[in-house]
Amino acid sequence: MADVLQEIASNLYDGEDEEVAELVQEALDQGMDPGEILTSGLIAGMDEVGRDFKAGDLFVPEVLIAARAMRAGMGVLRPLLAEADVPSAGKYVIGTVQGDLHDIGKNLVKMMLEGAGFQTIDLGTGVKPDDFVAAVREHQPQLLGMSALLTTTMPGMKATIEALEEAGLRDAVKIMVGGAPVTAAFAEQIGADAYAPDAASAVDVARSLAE
Ligand code: B1M
Repeated sequence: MADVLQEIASNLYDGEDEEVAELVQEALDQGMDPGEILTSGLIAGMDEVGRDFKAGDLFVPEVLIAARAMRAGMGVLRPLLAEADVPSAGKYVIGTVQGDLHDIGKNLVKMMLEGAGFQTIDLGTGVKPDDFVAAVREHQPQLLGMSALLTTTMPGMKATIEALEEAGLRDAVKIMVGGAPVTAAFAEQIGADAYAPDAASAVDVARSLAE
């Protein structure tokens, strides 16, 4: 890997947002391909963050700071990526289910997905089943992710899957669920395609579902 790409990855890991933006610009000035900078610089750094977060060596604040550095780098790269037509890893609609306002974990999942090259459409919190359905109809994503932090709002996931079935859209999208009270058994019981226990695993699961 070119030195500047390694530097982007390690500065991103350390959450150095200004340095990441500068290094991305430096890589562009050296004539590097925007897709290469994204994959071997920014995403490589975020993958490392994901691995260490999963292993318990990094914690939520560090991941959020790394995600901020990722966004700084993406700010420089995004217009060029759009021009270069670099393919996204997939389109991902995400939201916290109806009645639930917790969004820290959902935002972390979203940031990690963006770090892995997914294009995300964030519906926010308290998302009603019909709003998930409308977003699937409008954006035609490969993936739909639902987050719930309350045992009382978990049924909103099942209601959303049923609403997608009723709308004839269930097979158009792969569904991932997560959040502290959610389990793999629950995911299976409600007919979701996958469960991810944390933000780093969500990236691995999304990548395998999008294949
Ligand atoms: Co709330 N709250 N809260 N709360 N809150 C919990 C969840 C609770 C466990 C606290 C407790 O009692 N010990 C409890 C739920 C009990 C239960 O249902 N079993 C609870 C309660 C009861 C409530 C209220 C009802 C309190 C009240 O008003 N009486 C109320 C409900 C409001 C509502 O939603 N309608 C409420 C409100 C709030 C605040 C607004 C104050 C605030 C939320 C702020 C916000 O999100 N913007 C809040 C907070 C911060 C928490 C705790 C303390 C922390 C949650 C959090 O952000 N964790 C929480 C107790 C706790 O967990 N210690 C608690 C950090 C975050 C990174 O983890 O969200 O689990 P998490 O996300 C992880 C994974 O779960 C996974 O990846 C993330 C990163 O690794 N993940 C996914 C998450 N979504 C995923 C989606 C995926 C895949 C993985 O695919 C799509």
